[in-house]
Amino acid sequence: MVVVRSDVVTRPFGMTVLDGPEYLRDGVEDGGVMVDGQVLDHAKTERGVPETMPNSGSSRREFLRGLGLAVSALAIAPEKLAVAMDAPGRKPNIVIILSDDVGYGDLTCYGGIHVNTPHIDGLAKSGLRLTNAHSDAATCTPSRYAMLTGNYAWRHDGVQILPGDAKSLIEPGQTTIASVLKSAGYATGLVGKWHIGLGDGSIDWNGDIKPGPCELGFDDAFFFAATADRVPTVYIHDHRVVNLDPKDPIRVSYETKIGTEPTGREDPELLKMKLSEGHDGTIVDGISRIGYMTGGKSALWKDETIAQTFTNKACEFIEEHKDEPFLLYFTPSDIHVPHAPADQFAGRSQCGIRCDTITQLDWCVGRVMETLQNSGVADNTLVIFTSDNGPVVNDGYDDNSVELLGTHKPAGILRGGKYSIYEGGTRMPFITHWRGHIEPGVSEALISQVDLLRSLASLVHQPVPTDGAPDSLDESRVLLGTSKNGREMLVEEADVLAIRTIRWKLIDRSQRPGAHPSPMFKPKPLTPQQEARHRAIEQLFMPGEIDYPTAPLELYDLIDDPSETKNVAELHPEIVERLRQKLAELRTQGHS
Ligand code: NG6
Ligand code: CA
Repeated sequence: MVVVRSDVVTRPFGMTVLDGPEYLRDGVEDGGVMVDGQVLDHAKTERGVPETMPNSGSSRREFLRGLGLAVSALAIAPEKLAVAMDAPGRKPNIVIILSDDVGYGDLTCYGGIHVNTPHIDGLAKSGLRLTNAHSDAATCTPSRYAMLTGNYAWRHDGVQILPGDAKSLIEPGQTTIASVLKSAGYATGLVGKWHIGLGDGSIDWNGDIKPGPCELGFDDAFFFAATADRVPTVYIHDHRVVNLDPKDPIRVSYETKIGTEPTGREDPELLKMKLSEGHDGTIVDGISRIGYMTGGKSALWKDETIAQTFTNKACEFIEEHKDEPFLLYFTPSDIHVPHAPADQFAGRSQCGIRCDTITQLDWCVGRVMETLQNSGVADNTLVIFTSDNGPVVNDGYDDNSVELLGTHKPAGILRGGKYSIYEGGTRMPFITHWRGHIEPGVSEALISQVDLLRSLASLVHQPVPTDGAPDSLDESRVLLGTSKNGREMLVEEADVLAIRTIRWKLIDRSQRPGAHPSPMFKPKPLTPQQEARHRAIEQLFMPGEIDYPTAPLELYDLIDDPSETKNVAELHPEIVERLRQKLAELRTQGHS
């Protein structure tokens, strides 16, 4: 049985039933639900839930787990929270763990049944698990740009998946989470994947690489430029490639082959991981990448040790800065392709190598938490765990992940995944943890990752420059669990735009990302390749009955139909019109 207080839980999905993970239950295993002191059985709950969700094939239990509606009464008084935060010298440390391509259903605490994520589940168990938190976009670059700057990426031209040699999308001087916290006296560190561009248009990989994270508010940055499947496959510390031998300079091209190194296209017999799409450039360590590079042999990373290398750096940063307030923006490469886990994780999970990398990611989170504890700062650190975009299983390499996926559902009951405008693309796992300050529980408040900037600024009482973070709202109370009311609406992008409220989601295929507010703008249709990608992911996660859109406008009722199976635009023309206008208005006014 689960105890639910209706005064604590809001009902975006129309019901307050919960049957979440073990730790959220009250220990009575009768399958009933208690709402406001009354025991109901499932059939009698407010709307009821079908035994099997449409298209998903998941059981009611999985469905409920996926929704993750659970709550416990607030035990920490808000006054206590305010006192702790205002106490002199007690600014909280902030650790943002931004994972890569982890889906809403990829963690046990979000209902994943064939994955093993004890450390992340532990964060959720003693922290706040948000069930309606969104990234700005269904791909990495725009999502990360938006989170770091508090600025919707779709407002700007060219904020789309970047090659590894692309120029910095964020201008030096532009407000970022790091610049705001630095102004508040924080030591600021980046460890992990960057992928928001570097330099001013032409990078000399053998000299100082800037502007980059250090020009955008980070005191210390240990990172790679783009993704693990893109060249250059080297680490950068602040402005310099790590371990580079000047006698073996690096050159990079995304246009033509350079150097004599083998490529996936010409020398497939040298591959230890076959490619399935793209990824036919330079082979590094048996894996061919997107783009070409030559030189830099002593600096090349080993894919199997990326997780450990980044985690060691993250832990070192914590240890070095434990005596001052710090921001650690830790962006592991897992679970992005290529899936190349360390030996200790390879073959250990129940759903293939992609799931092995989930276990590896979980281990990284565990190490960070352990280091916070051992450094004596665990009780004064707000940890936020989330992901940059929805899940994908085959993202260009043939690594058997699709075949071994079994019944694991990377996006839970949500439709779509990475690249998709449906909920699977942008609804993210999102956990906040701050022992003694955040009451364990679950929140259904609607928030966007774009809100982190103002929320964190507010938490540390640091003003945001007037021209900064135009789309970020202060949702600090939601992050701390002292409010359950988040945003009224937010916008998301995946080649097209969607606007959603707590109940409704309008996908407007005539709205494409970019700075083109002109009414003369004529969007190009998606390419057949883009369409094919979207459908392949949707089909894998929800085989069968998907109704593919032909209409330019789709409206979904997320309370009645969380899996977005029925386009109800024709039934609610007034809601379509209201949301269309709101989206156009948000676009023209240039801020939220
Ligand atoms: C795509 C790549 C994919 C991945 C993605 C970026 C191909 C066929 N696909 O273009 O493998 O790298 O870009 O992922 O090349 S993201 O998470 O960084 O957005
Ligand atoms: Ca990603």
